[in-house]
Amino acid sequence: MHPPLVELHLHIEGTLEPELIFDLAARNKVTLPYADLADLKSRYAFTDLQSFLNLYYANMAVLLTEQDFTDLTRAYLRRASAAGVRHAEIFVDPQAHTVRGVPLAACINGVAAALRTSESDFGLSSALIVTFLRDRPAAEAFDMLTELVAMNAPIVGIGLDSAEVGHPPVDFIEVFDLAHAHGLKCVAHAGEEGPPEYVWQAVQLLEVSRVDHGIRSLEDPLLVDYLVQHNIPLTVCPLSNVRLRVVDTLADHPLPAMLERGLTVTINSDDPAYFGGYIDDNFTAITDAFALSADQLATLATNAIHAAFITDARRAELL
Ligand code: ES4
Ligand code: ZN
Repeated sequence: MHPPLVELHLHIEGTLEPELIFDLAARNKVTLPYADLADLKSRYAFTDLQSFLNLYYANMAVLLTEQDFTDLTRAYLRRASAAGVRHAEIFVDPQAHTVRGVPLAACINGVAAALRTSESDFGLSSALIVTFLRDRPAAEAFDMLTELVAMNAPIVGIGLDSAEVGHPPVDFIEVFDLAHAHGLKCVAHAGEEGPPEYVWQAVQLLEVSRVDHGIRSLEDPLLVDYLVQHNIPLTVCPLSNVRLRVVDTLADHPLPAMLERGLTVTINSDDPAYFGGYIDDNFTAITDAFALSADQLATLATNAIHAAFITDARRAELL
């Protein structure tokens, strides 16, 4: 048996399952542009990141109240617990909700309420990371972070996500400087669809302590050397990469090459309701595709424990 699972790359809105979309639409009297569940499910064939983001943002229309965010988060925690997850760091995209008129507090407090009791309810510790949308103005992210700090939001860090190409990390230096100044941990999506240059910017200009995805780093040997030397973990999401056509098939995924190069790789689920599975499904898929040894699986699980934003005492419990 490998060590307990730790999830480090999970968008809470990406756990919104089709059935819950219909339940929340009924509760909130939101009219969905889908005839029925089958019609909605027929739209999950993505061609790239943007084609996924379009559906991901559209489906958020059913998330309106603090209770909706709590219910969504509890449903994820229940599923994660069943998968054997003992610690989860969860991304939330508040701008995707505030732009629709949902109050920032409803979003943050709703998710936070579920996380506060994750240990007693589901047997897993948790932390919240606010991710900013890189395809919206950096000034909007800066103002929101200022607001989050003022309301003493229970967040451990910030991240950067959404449409990558054309939205380089360099645009967000002021936002990440502010986060560092407030003692927040910093991560960023980079090298998913974007070039290695964006990973360089994330680590050197935003000074992130983990890179989300980062699989295109392999195209730049000097970057790989840097990530190895500085022990910067990459939160890799294999099923996501297949479904968003970042790789052709799982067999083509660079995971084995990444391990071979000595990168600190972790396995995560990204948007499991959209990409065909949760963290356990990702582990099963890569184990089958690459005939990974028990040793390699243990390394992947242990890497996540070391990469987590937790106390040394909690780390010792998990190891
Ligand atoms: C995302 Cl897979 C992925 N990439 C970038 N941004 C995202 N937001 C939610 N899922
Ligand atoms: Zn992601």
